[in-house]
Amino acid sequence: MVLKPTRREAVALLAAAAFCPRVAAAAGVRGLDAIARAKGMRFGSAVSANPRTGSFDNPAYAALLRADCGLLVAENEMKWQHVAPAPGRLNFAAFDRMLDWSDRNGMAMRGHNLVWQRRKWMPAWLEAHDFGGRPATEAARILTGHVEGVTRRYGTRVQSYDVVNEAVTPDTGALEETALSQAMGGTEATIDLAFRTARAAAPHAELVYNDYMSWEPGNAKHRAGVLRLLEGFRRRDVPVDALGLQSHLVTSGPDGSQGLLASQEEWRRFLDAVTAMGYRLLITELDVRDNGLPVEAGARDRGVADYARAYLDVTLSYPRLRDVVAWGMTDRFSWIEDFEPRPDKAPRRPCPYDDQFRAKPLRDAIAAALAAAPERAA
Ligand code: 9MR
Repeated sequence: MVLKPTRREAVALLAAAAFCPRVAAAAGVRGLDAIARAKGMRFGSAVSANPRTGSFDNPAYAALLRADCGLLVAENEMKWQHVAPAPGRLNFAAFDRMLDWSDRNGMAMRGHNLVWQRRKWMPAWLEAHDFGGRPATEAARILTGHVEGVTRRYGTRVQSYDVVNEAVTPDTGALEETALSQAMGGTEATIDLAFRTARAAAPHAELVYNDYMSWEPGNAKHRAGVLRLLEGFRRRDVPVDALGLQSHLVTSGPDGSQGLLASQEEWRRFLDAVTAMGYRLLITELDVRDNGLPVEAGARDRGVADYARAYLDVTLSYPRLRDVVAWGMTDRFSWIEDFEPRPDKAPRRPCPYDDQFRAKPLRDAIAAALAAAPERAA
């Protein structure tokens, strides 16, 4: 479905057109993906299938994607809740359409996610399911059916999956339980089976464990829990290729970077430990929550950009990281506004483009960080 743009969107479309690659190249501005490719990396964004949000059905948004992205991820449309809204009812229409669009536009599409290890985000029917007299067998049947169903449907068109999302409890570092994992007799058994099934059904695909342990102070237990999980994968020979760093960054203090020096050290130690185990890295959901920064948009945007630049400089210095994916391109559609509005009610400014689709300092910071990153070997 292609909707006629509203007046506001038409204005935004014109602004976005300024970022069409040819015009941009003539102006000496290159798309973020082009800058990334020159270093052996890729840049991309989350996209949705709802034309009232960050969808390619919205022409202004599609223009941004075409200008800057070589890689997309469905913000919601591959989630288990979405593709299996009721027992025995499958709904792949939205993701099919997204994959067709990304194929037509020469962009890769990541798969997000096969198992979201949180009760709230599993299908409600599965949380309420009666697993019967042999619960582990029934749980394994449902899990393998889902993982095989999705990965076989898309075959080699999807080359990278967040197989398991957010299995570690941030406050304790322990593993999350769901009805499925309880029926299976444990979270590790559940996660391991998800990865093994994905490897067998999609041997071509990069298999990722994705989580939001971040570099800010207060994340130490979360990071430790993720490290334990990754160590366990290696011990049990579970086929996991990479750690997805969601990178929902949060500024703090009036200049945005309170407590940052100490956390930079800890972040490096964390990434050193992850890569020493042989894992690759990806930035899967980059955006910035502008906490503590002044309300004035210019100062706020600079604070956000500086903070992201510092994060990207450290994180992109690891050559095992090749993909950087933003969790949406414009402030207009960001999830953060609903999730945690600013106390002063000023609309959040978490994305590379503002709500009128104009590039912000965050876009420049991403471009500069990609340009400054060490070149990856072919
Ligand atoms: O941005 C997504 C939002 O639209 C959904 O309502 C929500 C629940 O499905 O998920 C959000 O995306 C999350 C992602 O899937 C996993 N990491 C955290 C993201 C932000 O909450």
